[in-house]
Amino acid sequence: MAKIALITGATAGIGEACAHTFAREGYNLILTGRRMQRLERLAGQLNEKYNVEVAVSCFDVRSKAQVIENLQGLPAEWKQVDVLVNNAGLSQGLDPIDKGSYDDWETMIDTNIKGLLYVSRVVSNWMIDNGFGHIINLGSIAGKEVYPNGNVYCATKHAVDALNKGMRLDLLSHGIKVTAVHPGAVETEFSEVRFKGDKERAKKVYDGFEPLVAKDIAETIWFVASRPAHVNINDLVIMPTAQAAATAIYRK
Ligand code: NDP
Ligand code: 8X3
Repeated sequence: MAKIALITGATAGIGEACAHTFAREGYNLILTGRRMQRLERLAGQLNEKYNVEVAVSCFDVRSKAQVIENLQGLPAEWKQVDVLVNNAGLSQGLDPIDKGSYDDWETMIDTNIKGLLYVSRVVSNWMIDNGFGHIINLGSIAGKEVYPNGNVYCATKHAVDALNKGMRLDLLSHGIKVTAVHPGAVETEFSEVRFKGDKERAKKVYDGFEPLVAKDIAETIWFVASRPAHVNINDLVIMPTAQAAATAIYRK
């Protein structure tokens, strides 16, 4: 029987790239996100190209009720999840703490921390019942260091770092693997979302150097997921060659 990967935030960027990589490797997929059309289009493409089965589930990870209803509503055979990629996440704004938007703060905290927790709560129980599973959390270098005006986004990714360690401890006796992958600058829709559709400002983030692309992270996640059963990678930081820290980017 084919293995199953559940990827949150599969409508764009790293999540979408992970969907392609895991489908190429023969996994059946559960893909989630808020944009149903994108989910359906991607599911069709992957099914046609790789002949894998794809279930789509459209919900907002910020809503505990939506997460529980949609995930628990999946047929029993789809709950045999081998790999959960906790990828859905975002940044909103880049403002100093005295000027930050309350709404932006709540959106980041609700998505990156609470959303990840809601999904993990449901899926970790399936994994415990199944007796196998691997949870891969998308952290960030923003979870390893703090940069000016990154305040709340960095705090949410520090929380992911802590939750990753906590999950690893709590799920140890169940044989469930837990890994965090922490990327530096990856050119996706991330900066456009952070700057609320300002494409020009978003593009400047990647000016003068070669950033990572979503596929670089997807291939890394696949490497992590495909280690032998007795091997777990706890924590992995990956940056462009031109980046040494969040604010140390060598631009030509
Ligand atoms: P994108 O903006 O390209 O993709 C983000 C994905 O998250 C989309 O599929 C989006 O789907 C989903 N998402 C966002 N909010 C919600 C929500 N409330 N409910 C459900 N899904 C949601 O960004 P990336 O691919 O770059 O980001 C993926 C992850 O990687 C994030 O956790 C991000 O913090 C992390 N990361 C990104 C880095 C980068 O430089 N790009 C670096 C380090 C970490 P939809 O809008 O359809 O709901
Ligand atoms: C995304 C990378 O440096 O914009 O998590 O925080 S950064």
